[in-house]
Amino acid sequence: MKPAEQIWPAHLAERYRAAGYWRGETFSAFLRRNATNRPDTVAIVDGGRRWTYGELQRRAETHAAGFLELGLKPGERVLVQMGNVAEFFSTVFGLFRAGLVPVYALPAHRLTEVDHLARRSEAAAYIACDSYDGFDYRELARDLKAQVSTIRHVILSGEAREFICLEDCVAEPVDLPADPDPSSVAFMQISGGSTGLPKLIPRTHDDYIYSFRASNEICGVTQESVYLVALPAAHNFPMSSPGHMGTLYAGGRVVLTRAASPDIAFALIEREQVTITGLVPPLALLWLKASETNTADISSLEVLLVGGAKFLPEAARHVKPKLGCQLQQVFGMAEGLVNYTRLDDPDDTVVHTQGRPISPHDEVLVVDDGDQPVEDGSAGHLLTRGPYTIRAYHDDPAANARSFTMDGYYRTGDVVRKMPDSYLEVLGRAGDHINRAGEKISAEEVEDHLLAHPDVFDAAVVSVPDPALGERSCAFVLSKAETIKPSALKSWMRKRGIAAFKIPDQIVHLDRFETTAVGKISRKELRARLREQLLAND
Ligand code: J2J
Repeated sequence: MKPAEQIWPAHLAERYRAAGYWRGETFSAFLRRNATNRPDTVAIVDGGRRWTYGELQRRAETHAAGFLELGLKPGERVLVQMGNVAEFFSTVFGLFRAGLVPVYALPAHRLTEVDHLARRSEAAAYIACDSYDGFDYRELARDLKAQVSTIRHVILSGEAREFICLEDCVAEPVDLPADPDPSSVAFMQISGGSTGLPKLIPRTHDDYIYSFRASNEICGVTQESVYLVALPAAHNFPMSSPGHMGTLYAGGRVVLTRAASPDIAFALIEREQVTITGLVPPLALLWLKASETNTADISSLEVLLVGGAKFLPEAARHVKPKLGCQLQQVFGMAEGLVNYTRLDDPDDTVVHTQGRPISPHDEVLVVDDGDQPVEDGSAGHLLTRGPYTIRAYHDDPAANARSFTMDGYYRTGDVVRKMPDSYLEVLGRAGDHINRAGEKISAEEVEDHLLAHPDVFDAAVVSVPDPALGERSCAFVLSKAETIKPSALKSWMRKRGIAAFKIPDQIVHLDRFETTAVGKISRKELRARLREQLLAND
């Protein structure tokens, strides 16, 4: 694994250290600090279970020893696919303590995605729950182990059957390795980009810890804070903006919920006196609606972060009056850059913008199609680099050539407008990608699945505005001979083992796709035209 110097040019790494952003801390070190200073403070709440910092640290250390005893070697990657359960935390802090590198899959991922992530990262092990949200991960584990030869161990929490049981994967924590180099890769996040399967995002201890330490300051997270993890814990937003990692860093309390519906979440807010949480816009809309009838006392809630997709001003302005808390819009990405509206911003800024960058060292460029800067206030493509934005995806030269400029800017794919005071307004995406309630779907990836059906001749997938989800997906399909029923096509896709959120919401059969005079059309152009036709007919 490359140290940060090879990821960031040496002079920039030096600058970020000198500015006090990269402090040479590791994940294990900050957990150890809190376990020493406040061993009896509750760190994690999962239903009736309450783990203190001392307990979390003990569990992490005994798992670390257990993982190493299996023969896993520091630096090796371990694919982790767990939901919002306490074991997610003992597992990942155990991996950090052993110098192993977690690769985060989402619970919604199925064999196709997990297989891809395991291969790309050359994962040596797979760790999951026996089942979660009605899905049995043991079957997925069986197929994965059979398909991906690098996976030597499968470790499952709960009823592990023929696999290693996570709860038994413990040993006396003697001879644990020294903490890894803080500038080395701590874990890999996954991208929600527009093309193909998810790409791997290598994040270092230094850069990631900086991002949530600074987020804590911006969002007011302290040891008194209680953060509700309402989105999947493995996603970058609830992990670091400021998320559960920010909260654990500050010594606060992390409360887990498997469901973010208001009836469950509101009761939990009241019971645990939750002070801060993060939601995607469709959930925020549900919470706003529920606040009119739900009688739970949610007055402990001080801050609601909303992001992952555009939160429209008309909804944003209702947050304070209806939920009684301060809204912070957050526009972030697993690759790095995160923008927040600030707690003391005027309401107008909070309602109408997606915030400004965390760091004075975040470099933001808004450019035209030819990479030339546009004037402030004009729409353009957002490029960025800085102390916590990656300079390359893991082992993916083709994607890197597309996604980064020669001087190291990340091409976010977002179209934004920058105000003179550095606040950004997100206007949309340049690429073909569907942002379905914050879940990013690549049109190309779904088209590829459709084309694999023996009766499908061609397919184009587009996004359609949706009042509840923000965007939903519509697939236009040309059949070879017999028209396949949409329901049959959907269940065939499901059987291929792909995440359910990628199955098209709507399938429209066409006889042919329009082409240009020479009989060809780019997929981008085709999708744009189909989308226009669909919207015109609505
Ligand atoms: C419009 N689009 C947004 C917003 C993200 C914090 C918050 C979100 C993410 C995230 C994250 C948006 N308005 N407020 O990692 O730390 C879209 C953009 C962006 C993409 C990134 C965090 N907030 N988006 O959503 O890696 O298109 O991260 O480029 O999943 O989501 O997606 P992702």
